[in-house]
Amino acid sequence: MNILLHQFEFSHFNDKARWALNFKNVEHERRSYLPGPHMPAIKKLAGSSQTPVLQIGDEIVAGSAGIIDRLETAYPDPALYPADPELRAEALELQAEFDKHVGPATRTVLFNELVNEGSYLCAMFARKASRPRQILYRATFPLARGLIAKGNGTTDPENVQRCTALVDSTLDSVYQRVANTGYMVGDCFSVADLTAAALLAPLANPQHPDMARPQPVPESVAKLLANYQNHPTIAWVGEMYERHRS
Ligand SMILES: N[C@@H](CCC(=O)N[C@@H](CS)C(=O)NCC(=O)O)C(=O)O
Repeated sequence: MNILLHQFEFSHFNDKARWALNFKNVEHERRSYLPGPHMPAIKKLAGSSQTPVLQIGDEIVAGSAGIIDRLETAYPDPALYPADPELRAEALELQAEFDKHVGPATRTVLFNELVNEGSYLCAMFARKASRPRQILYRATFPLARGLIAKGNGTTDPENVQRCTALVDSTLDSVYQRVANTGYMVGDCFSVADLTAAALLAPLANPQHPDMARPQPVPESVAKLLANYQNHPTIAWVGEMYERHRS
């Protein structure tokens, strides 16, 4: 069966899907799209323009949670869902909460700086594109900048403030949650840890080839990341990547 992940480079929701595929040793290919120009192709494929989208033969599965659920059914071992029904429900609830609120908030906080760093932003997402596509992407960025800012919630300063506060409180609550066992739910790695670590990863810069940022990082972004660097949850994110992200 041919399995193809339609993805953006780096993107944290996409890394949820990549992580699940790698964790379960699922052989697959990846097709990277440039944010913006991706729209017609992904819409045609999945009905909405959001990535990630997993194609399994003719079957289309859209969204990171749906992809993980599909993989859990097809490849139950190693499991990402806790065996205990109560813990499983808790892990899935945490995933839903992070997908709905924390993932978008992390993105807003980071994009609030990235939209002012066109060359860096384009280099991140187009790193695997051909040279002519990279040049074209960078050249058209000023036209797309407004849409990118709006799409990532950075045009409304109050929203940026709300997202910053949510990220801060999430970092504290994750730290409290993992204090006993090192994991979000129960005492082993689950979809809850994968989700929390992947969706906070843009603030942690884990050293995995799929997520390690191009260097050097612009000063404005480095300054933002420095605010988070010493939070113990950021160290926990790095640890989850090191221990469980193959
Ligand atoms: N809830 C979705 C969120 C996916 C999402 O926000 N994807 C972003 C990239 S991080 C995207 O594709 N944005 C472009 C668009 O919506 O057209 C999931 O879990 O997969």
